[in-house]
Amino acid sequence: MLIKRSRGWEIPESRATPESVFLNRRALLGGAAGLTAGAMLAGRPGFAAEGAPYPAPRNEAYLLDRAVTPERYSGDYNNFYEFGTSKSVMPAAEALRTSPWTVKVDGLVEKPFEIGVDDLVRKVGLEERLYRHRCVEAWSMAVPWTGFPLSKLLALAKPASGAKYVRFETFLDKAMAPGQRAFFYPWPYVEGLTLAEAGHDLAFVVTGIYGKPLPKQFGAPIRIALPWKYGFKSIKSITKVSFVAERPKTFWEGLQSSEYGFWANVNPAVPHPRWSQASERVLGTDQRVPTLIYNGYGEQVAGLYKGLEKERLFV
Ligand SMILES: Nc1nc2c(c(=O)[nH]1)N[C@H]1C(S)=C(S)[C@@H](COP(=O)(O)O)O[C@H]1N2
Ligand SMILES: [Mo]
Repeated sequence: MLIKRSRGWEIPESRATPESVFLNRRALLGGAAGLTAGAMLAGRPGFAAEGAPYPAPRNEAYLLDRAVTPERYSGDYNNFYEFGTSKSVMPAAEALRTSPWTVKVDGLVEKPFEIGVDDLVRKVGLEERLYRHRCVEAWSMAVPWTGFPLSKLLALAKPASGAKYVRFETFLDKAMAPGQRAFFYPWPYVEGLTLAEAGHDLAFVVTGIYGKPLPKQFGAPIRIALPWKYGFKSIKSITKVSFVAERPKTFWEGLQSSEYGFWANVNPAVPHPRWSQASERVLGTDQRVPTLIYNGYGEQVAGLYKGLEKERLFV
């Protein structure tokens, strides 16, 4: 369990399960004769990729302390500045062409390569995880992502010893994405992680949500989910993954480094310069709930930051 269920606003796990995925999981368990879904996953790498990739089996190691946010809320309140700054960016994001789509892996690696998203999915397989997402703007959601651990991509890339950071880049196409015509933004969108963060089990590459391929406004066809960090670290529509020696300069640092730093770990005790981070509005509800350190994932990730106490870890 990620978070002990001890607060009034927390709810039983059965309610945190959307019906379609819940039924799918029961079918899975029924066929497994006593095996847990996790054990089935472990014993059958690539399981989801052998048949239809969606919905993928859920990895039961990642559970929630709250209800899954219905898609009608999470899919209609997005940040995707390539298509405008409105939260209702969904219709504009329909202009995103997601096929064909390849991802370049380059920099300090054994051998640079480029791979189609479908090939990548077939190679590594898919699983579903329930993750929380906390935007720096103090709204949050909880969703079933489909994807694979970023560590699997690291294993394919075989970083060289000089690689210290992973740099992610979104597509650049002003004709397709009107937001990229706004010249004061440092396009393309760039994000970065240390190699240790990227190799952490929670760092997840996402190709689907709610048991199906990613709708465009969520950052199709391939994005990242980093549930212990503010949402802007979870870069969408990735075309390039580079292994580098220096800390990459990110999109939001380029825009306003005093407000949006490299680390951006969630911490209710460190306010944004313009607002409190103590609590969050849960999309689709009228609730505000307390924000937790590392968004509730501290037990897993705090160790990543030992010895880095002098850094601005929570901005
Ligand atoms: N390329 C790109 N990635 C991005 C963004 C963006 O504007 N462009 N917005 C970020 C922010 S601020 C958040 S909160 C999440 C939002 O993800 P969602 O729309 O799927 O909820 O995506 C992040 N990744
Ligand atoms: Mo965000």
